[in-house]
Amino acid sequence: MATSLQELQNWVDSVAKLTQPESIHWCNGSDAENKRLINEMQRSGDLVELDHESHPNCYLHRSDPSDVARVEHLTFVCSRNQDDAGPNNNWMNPADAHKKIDALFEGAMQGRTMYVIPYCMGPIASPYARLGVEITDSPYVVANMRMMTRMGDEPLARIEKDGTFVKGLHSTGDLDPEKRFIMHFPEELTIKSIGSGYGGNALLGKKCHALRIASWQARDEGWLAEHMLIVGVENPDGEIHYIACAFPSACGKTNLAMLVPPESHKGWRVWTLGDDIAWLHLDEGGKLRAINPEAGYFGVVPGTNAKTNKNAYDMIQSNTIYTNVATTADNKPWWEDKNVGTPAIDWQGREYDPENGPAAHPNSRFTVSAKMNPSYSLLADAPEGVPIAAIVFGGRRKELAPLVYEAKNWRHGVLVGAGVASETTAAAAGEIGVVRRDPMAMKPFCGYNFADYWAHWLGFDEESKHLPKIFHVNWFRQDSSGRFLWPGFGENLRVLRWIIDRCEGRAEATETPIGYLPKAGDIDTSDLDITPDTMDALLSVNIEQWKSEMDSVGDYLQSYGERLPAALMAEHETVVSALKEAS
Ligand code: OXD
Ligand code: MN
Repeated sequence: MATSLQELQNWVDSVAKLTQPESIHWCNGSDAENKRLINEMQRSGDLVELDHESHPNCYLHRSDPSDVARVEHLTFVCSRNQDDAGPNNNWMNPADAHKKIDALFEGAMQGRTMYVIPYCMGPIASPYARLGVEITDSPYVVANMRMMTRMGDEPLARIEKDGTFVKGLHSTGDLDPEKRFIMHFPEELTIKSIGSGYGGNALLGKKCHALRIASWQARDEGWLAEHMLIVGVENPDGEIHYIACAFPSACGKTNLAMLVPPESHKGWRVWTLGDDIAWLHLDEGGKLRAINPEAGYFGVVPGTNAKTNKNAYDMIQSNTIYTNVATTADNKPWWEDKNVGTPAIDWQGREYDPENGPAAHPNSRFTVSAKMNPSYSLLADAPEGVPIAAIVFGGRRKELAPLVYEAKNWRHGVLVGAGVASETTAAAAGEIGVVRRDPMAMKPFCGYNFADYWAHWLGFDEESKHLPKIFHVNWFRQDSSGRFLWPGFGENLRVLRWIIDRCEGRAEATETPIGYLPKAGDIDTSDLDITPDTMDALLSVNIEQWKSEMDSVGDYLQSYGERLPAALMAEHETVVSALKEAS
């Protein structure tokens, strides 16, 4: 027996019987194991070594061209009761789902090695951490999971001690999009994914476990699993405030998580705890504490450069797996807006020809250990996590949403989160640039009915008097000629400062029907080339536009029918009335 836990051994045996691998390897997470896998992948062509002088220990993986993003239309939540999955999820009856996907798993690992990856989401000693085991036939997945989670012997020991773990079964299958499914069985703590080797579809610890399954568990157990980055903002006096921010995919989360303070902000530091997922628990004093369940970053590469995100840029010069970037003639990784070098080979391995589109895929990714980040916070390993001062929601909106506003109270904040909308990006397959509702940035990731999810959020108000304040930001507002009004990137610190000052009772605000906004001059714009008129435009609230926005939010909420919490509609009514009065 490879493990003392009978349930785990039985499951591994049954998967082997179904998928018929040539061999089985239990991953211990060691350097030697990783080296061996990397060597094997180089031999098989799964990985290409990049120039080792400029990019030591960096590799390129090219995925199948039909397998470059998450596939939301093929992602299912298979709860016993369809209403528990809700209109926000594709649903299949669990028995039918198992039958359908198990048929695809039959013999899927023939001639391949089956890897068993024990992993821990969260600091290994944390009471908030959760365990999982992913079985996969992809060595690329193993190498990624090693950076994205705490993986190997230590998690296995904790799994054997605790006796509970999430079961994730993955095979790349034959990569036929017709035979691709990502299925979640929350009541069985089980995930099954076949037909994709790509990121969020295949690294099951991330979106599948840490969001879809964990959000379901969190609802049952009284905590929150959220699509949020976590940062610590340190002021020149050494005070650190921790903020958790939810943005839809590819809206600058990684940049904000690794923000480099601008020249004008001497003495400020931003510490990264997480760039994608936060697990939030109330502590005994009623404070919301966050841990990042992940141990690495799976970030979007294009656009990353020494100006936009110096920490990420520096971090991915070594010990990084790149997926679907282009390369230069001297075998360095290349992507759009890198601003250094020229592409020779595109992401599909063809000679670069602009006629074929971008050289790097717009959703090309880097995988790197969080410890490589120059702004890595040591508290990312703290078992008890960090106290959260503010929750920030945001979306990519050309107009409408001001640069920043504060919700009037927790209940209003839940409405603000529920109304988050964003223009779609390349992180998921589908049309780009269309506005879609993405409540709490969880549309693709909430493992249960959004109506129940909002009720769960609202319930925190009764549990604690010390909840964080809730804000909304929009870095992407444009003028009529399509020019971004706000410089973004490091300058976003100025907005975070106002947010923190509001939490500390140190900043003024104007009350508007949609929430509290900074007064003119409250956001420090010193050393910034921005006119007062632009600031006015960034902080303007167009009542008529907001009335139709709230109508659309209302219609959206109503589409959740009977389960929709009355308190959320009551809050909606309050905002609608305030807008009417103001017009
Ligand atoms: C991601 C996403 O990959 O949100 O983090 O799509
Ligand atoms: Mn994400």
